[in-house]
Amino acid sequence: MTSKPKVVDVHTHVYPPQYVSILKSRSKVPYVRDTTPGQPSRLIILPGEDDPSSESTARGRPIGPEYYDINKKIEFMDTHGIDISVISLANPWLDFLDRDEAKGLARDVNDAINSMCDAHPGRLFAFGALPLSAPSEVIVDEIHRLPTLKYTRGIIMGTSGLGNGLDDPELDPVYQALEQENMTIFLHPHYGLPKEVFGPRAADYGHVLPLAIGFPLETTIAVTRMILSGVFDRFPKLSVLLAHSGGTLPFLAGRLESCILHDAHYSGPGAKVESRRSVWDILKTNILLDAVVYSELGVRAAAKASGADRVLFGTDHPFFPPLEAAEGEEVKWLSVTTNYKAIGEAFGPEKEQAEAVLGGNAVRLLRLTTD
Ligand code: 5CU
Repeated sequence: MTSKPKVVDVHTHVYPPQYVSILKSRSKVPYVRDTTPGQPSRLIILPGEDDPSSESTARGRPIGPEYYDINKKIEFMDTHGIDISVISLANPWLDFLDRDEAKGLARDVNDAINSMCDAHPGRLFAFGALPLSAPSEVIVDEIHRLPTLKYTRGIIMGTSGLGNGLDDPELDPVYQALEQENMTIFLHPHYGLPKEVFGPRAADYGHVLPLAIGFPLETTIAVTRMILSGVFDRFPKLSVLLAHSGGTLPFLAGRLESCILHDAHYSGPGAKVESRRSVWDILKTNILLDAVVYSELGVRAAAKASGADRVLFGTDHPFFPPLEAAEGEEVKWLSVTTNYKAIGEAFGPEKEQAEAVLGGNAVRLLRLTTD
């Protein structure tokens, strides 16, 4: 008898209780704030999100137990037919902490998330977090500790790296350790674009510009800098899962490769770069793309760029909840059903490819078994 194919969510976040306590103790972004009596606390995390002159929805988002109670994650999974979730700390991770705090909290958070997985064997795996403000030996030590955590298969990180972006050569020991330990990087945006690009009325549009445009472009720029600086030439086995289907990378890969081929720095006589792997090769060898893109067109572009065997279903839970569900009501989330529908439509009669994107790829690529 063949078993039912698994559905795996690789893009799903949690804030462990000790992280929430830190957010509650702070008065600068990121923080959790009780603003209106009788209303849920608000989670203020994005840069500039607490601008007092803005009355729009751009001022944070309500935070309830779905952000920190792992039982809520399991309920959400059951409601949406998800067998396994690969949980990760949500942004801004440990980026805002000083070096000593980051070192201690990385261990605590990674242990706490691993324990959440242990409490639901077979349902949860994890991406850990790195203490990126600590010295690189501390970061590398934490990476070498991750394989001792039974459910951890990689790490989530933002685009700032050690402070100078992901093309910083100082990150090489970190990339080397991740490659050695076979830990996938889940590259996720947080910082967006400089606010000036969105103009003086940006706050009138709620969160739409930073989330729909700023986030994907941030990821696109970060991974492009990794490609241009030769990270994937130096670490050819490095595996990087890009949030939101790689931002605009699948669409722009051809232009990127063409610009490289027409730039004397990389190509032609006198080029400063001796050899390099093509963008297409990197997309098909090193890059995994989540399918959190909400359209058939986006899923098709992702599958064309990296291969349908490298695209992985995700939800972005607990972000993007339905706006009108009554408290405690178990409804299906539009953000999730849209992504299911996009995968179904992208592959049509190619049911095996759809099943692979929904779960088989994640099980294989992230080794989601505990035997
Ligand atoms: O709604 C948001 O701000 C976010 C966020 O901050 N991080 C994320 O993963 N999704 C949505």
